[in-house]
Amino acid sequence: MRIDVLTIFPDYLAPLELSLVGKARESGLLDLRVHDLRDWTTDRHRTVDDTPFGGGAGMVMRPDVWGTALDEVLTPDAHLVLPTPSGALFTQRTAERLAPEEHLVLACGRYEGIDARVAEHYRARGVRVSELSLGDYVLNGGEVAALVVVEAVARLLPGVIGNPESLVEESHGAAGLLEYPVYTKPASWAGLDVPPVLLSGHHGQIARWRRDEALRRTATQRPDMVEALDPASLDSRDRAV
Ligand code: 6GU
Repeated sequence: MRIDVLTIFPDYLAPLELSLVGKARESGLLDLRVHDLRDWTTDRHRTVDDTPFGGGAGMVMRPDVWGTALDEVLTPDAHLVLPTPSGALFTQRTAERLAPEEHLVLACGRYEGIDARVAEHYRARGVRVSELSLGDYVLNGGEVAALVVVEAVARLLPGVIGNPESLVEESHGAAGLLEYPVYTKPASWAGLDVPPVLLSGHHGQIARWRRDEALRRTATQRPDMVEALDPASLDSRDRAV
């Protein structure tokens, strides 16, 4: 997969050289290119923003600068991602929808956002455009969202995660539940023992215990996810939550 990130703070994306994403880049599974939006400005001050029409606080990013940049970076099959607190919620389902794409272009806005005609223009030209939000809070720009989207998508690419089984049972997987609690050695620590069933070797009982704990956790932390469960996905022994 190719991913281009356009930002006025390319250094913000430096963590993408580390860990799994960094390795995916080195191995060629991920072709990630970070660009400085100001490289597409033409004035002496490298201006990317201006005051909002209609008045109000803050500055808006100019569509002409973004247009020049995106015309150069977008390929015919690219999917344009615009991180914005006004977007649709970015979830594991979104990551799964983006992971099979050939080419993502992430356009990071700052200030009060990017002139709305940018999304409109590329949609009108047949580009797929996704405006995505991380959640119900305000960040200073799209860069943190770009980090989130790249990491969530890259780990779904074949070959990026050594053991693809890790993708099966984790939180926000197909079961619609949070992950069960996990333990490792030592079996006793700070007066706390690992739940004995996990040391029992009874794989059926372990699976049952893990599902009960996943249900319990989900009910406590995320009642909204329990509401959204397909009743057909609950087996007859699932305890009432
Ligand atoms: Cl994608 N951008 C900004 N600026 N704030 C956010 C966000 C994105 N998602 C949640 N808050």
